[in-house]
Amino acid sequence: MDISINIKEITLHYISMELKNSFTTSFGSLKDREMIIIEMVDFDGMVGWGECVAFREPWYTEETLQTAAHIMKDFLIPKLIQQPIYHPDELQHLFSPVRKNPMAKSALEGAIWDLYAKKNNKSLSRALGGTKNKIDTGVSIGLQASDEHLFRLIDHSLEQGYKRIKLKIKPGQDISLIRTVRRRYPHLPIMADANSAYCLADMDLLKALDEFDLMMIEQPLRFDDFYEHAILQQHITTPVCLDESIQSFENAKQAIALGSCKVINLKIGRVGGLSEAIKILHLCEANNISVWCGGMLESGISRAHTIALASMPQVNLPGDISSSSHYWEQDITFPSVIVENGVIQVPEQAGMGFEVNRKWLAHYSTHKESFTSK
Ligand code: OSB
Ligand code: MG
Repeated sequence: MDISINIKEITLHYISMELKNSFTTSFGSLKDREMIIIEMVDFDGMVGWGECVAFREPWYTEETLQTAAHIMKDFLIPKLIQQPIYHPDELQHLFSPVRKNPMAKSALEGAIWDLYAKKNNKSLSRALGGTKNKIDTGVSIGLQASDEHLFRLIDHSLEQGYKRIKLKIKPGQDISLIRTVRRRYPHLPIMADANSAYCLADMDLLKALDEFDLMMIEQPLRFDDFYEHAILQQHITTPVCLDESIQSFENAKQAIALGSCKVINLKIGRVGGLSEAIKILHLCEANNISVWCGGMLESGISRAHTIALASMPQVNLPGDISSSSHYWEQDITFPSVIVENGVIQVPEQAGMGFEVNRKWLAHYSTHKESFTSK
């Protein structure tokens, strides 16, 4: 059964895609999304695809597209093309001399997982241990210029059946915003994401959110503060969900042990790849922590990997996996990701289950770099 992957060539496609609408968080607005698409070809001529979800600027976590490119090119790719790989889990050990830099590691690991699944003639979902044929999904809505804009976006999302709505909040656009939305949509599953915009001195404000029956509040406090999130969780009834804080299995272990959260937003790139993500899923299951799969305003490639992860039985809440058309006029995958009645079908074809449309990849591409094994 042990089929080996021998990498012949790795190409980094640097692309830039314009979002349909700018996406605004407590940190600012994003309109042009740049990313690095990883194309990995093995000596049998099979192709695996990955995506680096780092942003151009280090506002979300410390990695940037440039640091990720540096780490991939100068440290990770040379290790990858030296030897056969029998299972993607091996990359955790292979990459262990490189500290952190999870998005760089995950981009390459994702392409290896796709190749591994294709070579073993399994869907990525089943290769991971996924069991669902369809997944429930929600949508993340950025800060808007007015309530009318926000209502229009929520109504549009509800027409497509999204199972829950995530609203971005920030100081000055929090209590009144949530109150207004709750009034208009009394029974809607709503959650709020602060992207680290608050501190413990805001306790009264965060406590005041308890009355709106939010599913959870995501990353209210500092990106790296487990201690203060634990104190906050003791004082509020709204479940705390951690996003930015969880960059590894060890981070999840600490957060759970300290009581810093009741929910984890699991993002493949932020935790260093699918193998690490699966370890976190098992940890959550053993500790009764709810978990769902987040998004990174990514292309269909990263979405495909996230859909496979969300098909794991431990994922028990709808994620931020919206349709391609939610963000893009034209995605680079074929088919594009489609949400119907708030549900995405998990592909059954071998690998990630989406083809890359080379015409659109070339269209969005600014440049590319290739690395070949000797
Ligand atoms: O905090 O979850 C977040 C997008 C980019 C960076 C961070 C976050 C987000 C989102 C949207 O909320 C996720 C998506 O729909 O892709
Ligand atoms: Mg978040």
